[in-house]
Parts: sequence; structure tokens; C-alpha cells
Amino acid sequence: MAAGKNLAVDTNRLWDSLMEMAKVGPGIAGGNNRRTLTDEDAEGRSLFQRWCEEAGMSVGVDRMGTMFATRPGSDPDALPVYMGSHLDTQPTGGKFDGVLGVLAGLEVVRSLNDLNITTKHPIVVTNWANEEGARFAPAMLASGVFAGIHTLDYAYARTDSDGKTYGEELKRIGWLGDEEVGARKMHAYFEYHIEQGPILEAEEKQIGVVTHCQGLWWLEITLTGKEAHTGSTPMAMRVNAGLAAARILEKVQDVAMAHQPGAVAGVGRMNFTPNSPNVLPGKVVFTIDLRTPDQSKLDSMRAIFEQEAPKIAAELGVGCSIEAIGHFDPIAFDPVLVDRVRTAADKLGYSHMDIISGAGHDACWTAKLAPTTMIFCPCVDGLSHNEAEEISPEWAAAGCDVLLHAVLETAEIVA
Ligand code: HGY
Ligand code: MN
Ligand code: MN
Repeated sequence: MAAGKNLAVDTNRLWDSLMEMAKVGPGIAGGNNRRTLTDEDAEGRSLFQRWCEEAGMSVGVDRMGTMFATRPGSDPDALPVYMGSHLDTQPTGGKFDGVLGVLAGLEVVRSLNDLNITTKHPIVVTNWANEEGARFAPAMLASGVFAGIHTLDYAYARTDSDGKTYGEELKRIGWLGDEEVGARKMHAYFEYHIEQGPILEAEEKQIGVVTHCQGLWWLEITLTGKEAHTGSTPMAMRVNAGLAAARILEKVQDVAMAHQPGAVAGVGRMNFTPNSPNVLPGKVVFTIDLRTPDQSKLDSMRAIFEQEAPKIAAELGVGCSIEAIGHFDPIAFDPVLVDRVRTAADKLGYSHMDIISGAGHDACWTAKLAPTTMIFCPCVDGLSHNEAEEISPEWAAAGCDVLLHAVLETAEIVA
């Protein structure tokens, strides 16, 4: 039985939930600072759990702290259809990155309850732990363990800038669950997300039919120089890790431009030690973020830094080590599910276009386990990872309607 095209979610209820969650871990400029495994994250998790239970769902938690809220189906043996994203944010994050996908999943369930619809497959709404990787690198850590990319021990040992480990902090906030990570099997996975780029708004499209996600490398570079007085040390006697870092940073821009079209590269975090204004750094650590949908370009950009960064450092007598702390190759999402998203947008009369995701998502890892795809809505000026991140209630609801219909098509309405 197909869902009638008038089947829609409750825009105001979805928007109210987004605004309610935005009050948890507020930023300093209207966005959010709800970094993973902080007390604010714990508060957001409890709010989400309460809402799920009020909607009649049971909530399970795995040993990475990922939350799974289940709405039963008529066939308990049928593999569930999963929806989800993440409630953790960047330190200067917006109100919608990740949160929209989790709360839209909740809104789909709330709407199914209102309409008294029963599906054959159970439906699960997921809050993946530590998608952002801002506090504990790499990004998509919990879904990476779920997909067998990382071990649990590796994940538990990841440390934040204060030296606290993921495992300790998960226990401290009381969200260490008992489910084995990755034991759950999926019939399909849908992730609804803001585009985090300018294309849909510029093209005046309401829905992004996400066909692929670009590949990524995170290369952590550690440069070892010699601490010395910035005033009294002659220039010829310096072993200047800061200068080596500056030259490599310049190369990041050059390499991205040399791999156009479609490549991007940047550095968002750099730490100097001892980070004192009149001490030349003994150590500089920074992460190079390389991305492109083109596999050969992705491999080429990484190879250039593996060769060139040590050379640049050596010219200055500076030591250099490189650790790949994040990686996934370009992902093609499931064509059947992609077409269901496109068909749902058509049925609902929403304008849409195919699009490749510039940002990484937990869907990149679930795609290795089960048929997976994504839905995008536009965001104002394409801005994200910024407290001014903004969408409209209408944009939020349009994508949620498409999610509702694509999920129903996959979970099969029985009554
Ligand atoms: O880095 C990313 O693309 C995602 O926002 N974690
Ligand atoms: Mn996200
Ligand atoms: Mn993000």
C-alpha cells in the first residue's frame, strides 16, 4: 500500500523540537556548543530519549554511546529501517547540522503514530555518538566502530585537548550502553541533513537527492623544532617548526587548486607547543583535511603531502611525522533508495536536484553495511559549522516529508 501524497509531517512540531533542542548547550552567538560526551551532550541525549519514549519507542544504547529508538513493526523478524544523524555539534556549531536528521526521524515516528500507520519493518531513529570528531578525532567515530572501520579500543583511547579519553568521558556522563557495537543489522538507512553548502539555495531547489559523498583524508602532521628565545636566537640558528607549518599550510591551498575541479583542502586546527609569544615552538601539530569525489585526485593529494611535508620540514632541520587519522573513499549511495527519494520529492511536488555531499556523514559508514542514502535541504548562504547556520521551517518540513515517504516505501505499510 503506497502512502497517499497528502501524507505530511507536522511542520510546527518539528520546528518546536529543533528550537527546544537548540536550548541545550547554547553557543555564544545563537548556535550550539554541544560537543560530544560533555554534560551538554548528556542533557541533549536525555531530552531525545524522553521524547522517543513519549512517542512509544524503546531506546537502546551501544558501547560507543550511540542511541537507537525503536518503533515496532508488524513483523518482529524483519530487519528495521533506520533513520538518523547526530546530536553532537561543533564548538561553534549551528542548530541544525545533525540535529535535523535525528529530530526529523522522531517527527516521522510521531506522524506515523498520529496517522495510526503500522509498517511491516520496525523503524529505528539513531543518534550516532561523536559524528563531528571535533573533540575526539576522527569524525564519524561511533558509526566507524559500528561498521568495523575502527576497533572499540582505538575509539576509547582517543583523547581530547585536555587528555581525557573517549572511554572515560562516556562513562562519566553515564551513557556507556550495553549493546555490542555493530550487532544491529539494517534493512536500510536514511540520513536527512542540511546541505552545508550553497548549491540548493542558489539553484532554488527544496530537496537534494544525494547520490554520492566525496572522499576524505585527515592527515595529522607533527613537526618537531627546537624551543628557543624569539628575541635572542639568531635567524640562522633556528629550528623553526612554525615556519615549516606555514610553508606546508601554503602547500595545502596550492595542492587543492592544482586538483580542480572538485577538490577542497584546508587546515582548521593547529597547536603550537609551548604556545608562548616569545618561545619558538618545539612542536606544531595540525590536521590537513583533503576532500574530492574523484578517487585518483584524493589519492594524489594525499601522496603529495606524504612526500612534500617531510621535505619542507627537512629543509629547516625540522622533524616531521604524518598520521592518517581519518579516511573514507568516495561513496556511491544505494540507487534504489536514491530513486525512492527522488520519486517521493516528485510525488510531493518538491523541486529537487541530484547532489554530491561535500561533508562527511555517518551514512558514509552505514553504506558499507546496508542500502543507504541521504536527503538534503538547503541552508542559508550555504553556511554551516558556524553559529549563524540557518534553515527555514518550510525547508525542514519538505525534507522531512520526503523522508517520511521514502521510509514508508521501504518499511512497507501494512495497516
Ligand atoms: O567533517 C565533516 O564533514 C562532518 O561535518 N563531520
Ligand atoms: Mn553533520
Ligand atoms: Mn558537522
